[in-house]
Amino acid sequence: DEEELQARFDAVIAADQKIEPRDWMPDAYRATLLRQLAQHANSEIVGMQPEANWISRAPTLKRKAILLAKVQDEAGHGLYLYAAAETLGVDRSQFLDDLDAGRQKYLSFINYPTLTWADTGALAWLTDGAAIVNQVPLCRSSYGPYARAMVRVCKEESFHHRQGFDALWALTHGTDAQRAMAQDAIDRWWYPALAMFGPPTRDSVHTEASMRWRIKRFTNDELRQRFVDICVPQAEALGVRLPDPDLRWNEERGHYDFTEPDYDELRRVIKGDGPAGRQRVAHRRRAHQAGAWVREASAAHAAKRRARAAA
Ligand code: FAQ
Repeated sequence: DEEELQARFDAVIAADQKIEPRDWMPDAYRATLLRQLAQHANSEIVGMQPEANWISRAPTLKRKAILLAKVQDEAGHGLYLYAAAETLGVDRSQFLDDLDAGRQKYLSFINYPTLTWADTGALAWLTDGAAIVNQVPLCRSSYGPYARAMVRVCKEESFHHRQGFDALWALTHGTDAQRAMAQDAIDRWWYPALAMFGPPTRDSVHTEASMRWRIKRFTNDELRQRFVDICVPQAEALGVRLPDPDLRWNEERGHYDFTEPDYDELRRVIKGDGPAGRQRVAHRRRAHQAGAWVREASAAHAAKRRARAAA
């Protein structure tokens, strides 16, 4: 009965083992996973847009090849994550419909524009860096398909992060104008990256349950602090300034003190506001419609193969 199933589920979680698709799980656990997995997958595919914006204008063939590979990786991440989410019994087309209808979210940073070439570097250094800090603990998430998808995703994110650092390094070791362009991009991307970790823990509606279920391993604030601590020495190595006059080492805490992002702005951007919000959703819908013939052709091809195999 239900009580026994619940006890078995609790025991798997307590033993730090994995819940698998065929296992019984509480409805709320399943709903939270679907919500987070869909948001995560959506972020990967809508997140292709800010950088794809620069593929045709990359300064060298090498930078173009790197950027192309990164954007393609993000499409791949979206696919692994939709596949992981489908193990919970929802069809991928439903996720895409929900995304296009605005019923499901994607991460806030994607609603900011990439104004210069340096933005591709700053975006990758900061937001992929934040994504790694957030996702490494998700490799130990209690839901098996999510945890396993994260292992490969994290390896690829690590390449994305390093190439962003490398692109910025080239600029900060270039001309004065290039250095200024890198600094300007970092000034604009620092707070969107800090906001990726979500609302402060005290306002986070899902943290308590997600940590109890071991979907999340750390609170939003713990991960945000870890990210700040990692970024400071990297910024020093790059020779750039992080745009926070109150950023300083706190000996007592053993962490950097920093100014929190503007959480009212985060709330607005989550709802679809943000300089590029409408453009991202409109582009996503257009791209989906433009790809209808590919989906139809592959369905027709699959039907033909099935018919041939049956004959
Ligand atoms: N933006 O109670 P909490 C990448 C929502 S992309 C938008 O704290 P939770 C590729 C949250 O969903 C990064 N919404 O929620 C790339 C919830 O809404 P709901 C991939 C946000 O779930 C890189 C509500 O606010 N990683 O790597 C945000 O416990 C570079 C309440 O919040 C992920 O997607 C936000 N920043 O914790 C591409 C991370 N924050 O559903 C291009 C996976 C919160 O109640 C360039 N997700 N919300 O309506 C997570 O880890 C968690 O869901 C959190 C939020 C940490 C985002």
